[in-house]
Amino acid sequence: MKLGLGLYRHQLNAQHYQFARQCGCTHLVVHLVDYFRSSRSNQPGDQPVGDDTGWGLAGDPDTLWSFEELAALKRGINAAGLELEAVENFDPAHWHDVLLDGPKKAQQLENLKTLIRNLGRAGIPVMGYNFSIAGVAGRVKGNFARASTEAVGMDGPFDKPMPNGMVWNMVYDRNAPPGNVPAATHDQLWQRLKDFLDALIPVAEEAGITLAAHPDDPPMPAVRGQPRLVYQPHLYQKLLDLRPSPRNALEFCLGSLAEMTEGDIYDVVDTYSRQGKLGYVHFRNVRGKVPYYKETFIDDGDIDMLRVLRILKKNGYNGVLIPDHAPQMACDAPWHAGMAYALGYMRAALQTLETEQARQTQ
Ligand SMILES: [Mn+2]
Repeated sequence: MKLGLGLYRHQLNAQHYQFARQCGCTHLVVHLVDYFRSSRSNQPGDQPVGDDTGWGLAGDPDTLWSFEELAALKRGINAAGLELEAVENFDPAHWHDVLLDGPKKAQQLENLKTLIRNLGRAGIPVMGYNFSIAGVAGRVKGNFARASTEAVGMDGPFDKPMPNGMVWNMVYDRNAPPGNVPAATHDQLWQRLKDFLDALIPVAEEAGITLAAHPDDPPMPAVRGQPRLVYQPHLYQKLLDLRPSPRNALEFCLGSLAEMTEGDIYDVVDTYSRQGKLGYVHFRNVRGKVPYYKETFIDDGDIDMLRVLRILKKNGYNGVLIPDHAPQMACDAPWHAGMAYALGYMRAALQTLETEQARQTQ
């Protein structure tokens, strides 16, 4: 297994590449959507949390991530001694009507195909996505983690309707008419996913790109009155079976999976890693279940992380693990300290597994 770090768009620079290597990482997962450009509540030294106005403005609908831009990004990362494993999340500006089944859907599916081909040409093997209408919404911040450390969690359901012009917790149309986005049904949402997979999987197969689906964060049946897709562990299987392909895979988020009200996290890890369906792993720990869970330090939640790693190893998982989110530590660089702490723990755990195996094969 390989150690990786997820970087937000404003962190895609030499200093952060060096920081990743200092923490023992060999791989990066990058966000190209800027969640910090215009949100009134997202701060660049933290994970995006947002309030009911979301994460600010989506990107430029007419400018797709080009081959040149992706290739240059990869060159810079490789020059720093790292591999670029994945891009995480499409820009709502590029696929809002794919999620909402709106009038621009056909054109936007073509745009997503272009993006997948660009990734393939640039040699970036995985595209992580979160097929969600409301996106990451409904979480709150508080001093939830050990020693009163600021972390995020959920403090009950979030049902405030989602205004027109918003999807995936970002604003794609500032001039949308007043009113709220009509609620879809779960069946409609699954049909939209099927349309997306039917359009994109053949292109991904040709381009050599793995599409990796994140489960719902938070994993509630509905958020902001909109249905969710993968809010229980068995729904991941439904997603895989909807369009069977080696390129239809999972952005396997341990935190979100552990927050679900059904299933045993170790069985879930075993079930999906045994099928070889993990694109990459969000290695995060939590305490509790929706709608009242809290994110914790990596060593301090409900999940026995070493037990998870042993299951992944037994099933031959050879991909990348990234810390996902971490609590904000009390210092001048809370995000960096949180990541360095999680990565140090992960590196020690991976080295322990290697030592165990070396002993067994002696
Ligand atoms: Mn995650």
